[in-house]
Amino acid sequence: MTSVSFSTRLPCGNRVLDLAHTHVMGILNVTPDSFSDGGRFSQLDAALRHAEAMVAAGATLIDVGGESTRPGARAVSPLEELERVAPIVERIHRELDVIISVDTSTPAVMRETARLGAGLINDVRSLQRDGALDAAAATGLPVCLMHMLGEPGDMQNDPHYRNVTEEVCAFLAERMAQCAAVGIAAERIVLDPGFGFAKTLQHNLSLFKHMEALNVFGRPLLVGVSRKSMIGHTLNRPVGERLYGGLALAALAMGKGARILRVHDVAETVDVVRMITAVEMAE
Ligand code: 9MG
Repeated sequence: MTSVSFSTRLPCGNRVLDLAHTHVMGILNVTPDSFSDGGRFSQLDAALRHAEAMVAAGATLIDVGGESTRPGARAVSPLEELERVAPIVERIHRELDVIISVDTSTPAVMRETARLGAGLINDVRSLQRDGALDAAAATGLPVCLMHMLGEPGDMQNDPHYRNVTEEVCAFLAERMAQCAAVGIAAERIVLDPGFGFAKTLQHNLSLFKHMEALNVFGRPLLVGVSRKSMIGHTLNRPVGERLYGGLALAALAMGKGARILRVHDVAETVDVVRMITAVEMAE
């Protein structure tokens, strides 16, 4: 395992994430099309059952998101987002032994879900929405800062970089400085290169190859590539056939220092993590 310069203890609300080894974060989307059979309560139950299955499969974090980041997705109001996310955060906190990450850029959602038991804020916009820096600071929770240029709706409109890895590092350095200015200490920050966000296939592949460069910040890395188009375009696979490509990238990411892998296929990724960890722990 890549040696690390950060404290391996990351307090996440009432739980602590031990970053001495790599964790699997299961993805739980609670957009209306995610659990579309039945009414409101059966949707909540279905989402809870899915979270429960991911925890049983070895996820130590569940990332709950109520606003799609897919290009072309409809924007949702803060109230709509909160109504999607808050009930499931409350149920998971009450019923499951897992750290809840909330995939949100919305200050009101950060504040309210922190109150309901969330342990991590995962913001693909790196706290750039109005009021997000102050809201995240007030929660006391750790924050995942991810690289993206523009908004999900326009981010894939011909992105350009002189050197993608250097520019991702410069962006993350600037966001860490903004965090420091509002009292979010570096010790509360997790960094994410943002695969698939404002990047062409070649940008994604190059950034992945040089991902170790992000370790210069001395912060844990979160990597999300599960089922993404960088796998689809490389292997010419539709979304339902990207598992093996994703597992290959998960193994590679671990070797480059990733401490959290954000995935749909939890059981399979947990096997990858356990196998690599077993080899690394051997004499
Ligand atoms: C919400 N979301 C979708 N993809 C993601 C990724 O790669 N990283 C993080 N942190 N969040 C993501």
